[in-house]
Amino acid sequence: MSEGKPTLQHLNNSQSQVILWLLEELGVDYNLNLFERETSGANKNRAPESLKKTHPLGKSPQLLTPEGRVIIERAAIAKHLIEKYDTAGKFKLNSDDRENDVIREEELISFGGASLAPILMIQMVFKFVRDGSPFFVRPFVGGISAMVNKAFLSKEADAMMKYLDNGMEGKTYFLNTQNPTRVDFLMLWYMDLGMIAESSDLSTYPNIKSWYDRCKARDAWKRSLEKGNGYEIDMKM
Ligand SMILES: N[C@@H](CCC(=O)N[C@@H](CS)C(=O)NCC(=O)O)C(=O)O
Repeated sequence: MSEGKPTLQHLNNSQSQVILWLLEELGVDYNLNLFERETSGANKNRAPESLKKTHPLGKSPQLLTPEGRVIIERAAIAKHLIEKYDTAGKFKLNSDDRENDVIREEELISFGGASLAPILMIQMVFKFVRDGSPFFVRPFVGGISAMVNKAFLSKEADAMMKYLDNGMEGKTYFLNTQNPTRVDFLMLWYMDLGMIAESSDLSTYPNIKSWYDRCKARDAWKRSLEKGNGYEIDMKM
């Protein structure tokens, strides 16, 4: 029964994992519906059709609220969950510098989704096209992908990662809080996307690397892995 509880429509090996992490951090009672990526055919690696029953885009995460609303997009889901269920304010912004924090929060969330993610997505597509192409054209495809990476993508990704790394100097979490806030939940996915895309080596960015390890060492993250249905970041197409 889903009555009174939010329900997460969760897909294996997907960014929905960070929402599962947030639900575990909040300690809220929730239902978890597990969906598996297709393993063969024309839709290999895509979400199953059944995810379209609750939202036309058929992507994950989707949060079904007890009131009957379907929320998509990690940023919106995280906002809703924290506003509704974080009654103690554990994952909210610092109250002493709220004005600055609100702007910085918005800036980082937009930066992740609108600046960093597109570069990482292109790198990921290049990697999958290279690895998935027949062996006789692979060196050619690999050559083009290496060229674009060298000329543009790697420099962009590196500049953005350095920017994030500098901003994390001396901080435990992005907004200088004791616990992760929405920015941390959302940003963690981009770091894993970077790994899937083989974008860069995180240890080149020591502050980000420490933050990343800190997030993944949290009990709630570990519980989210136990409850989910797999989270591989060395994905192959
Ligand atoms: N911008 C959305 C992205 C959702 C999304 O693209 N989810 C992927 C998983 S990483 C998905 O469901 N992919 C399966 C498919 O497109 O078939 C968010 O932040 O929630």
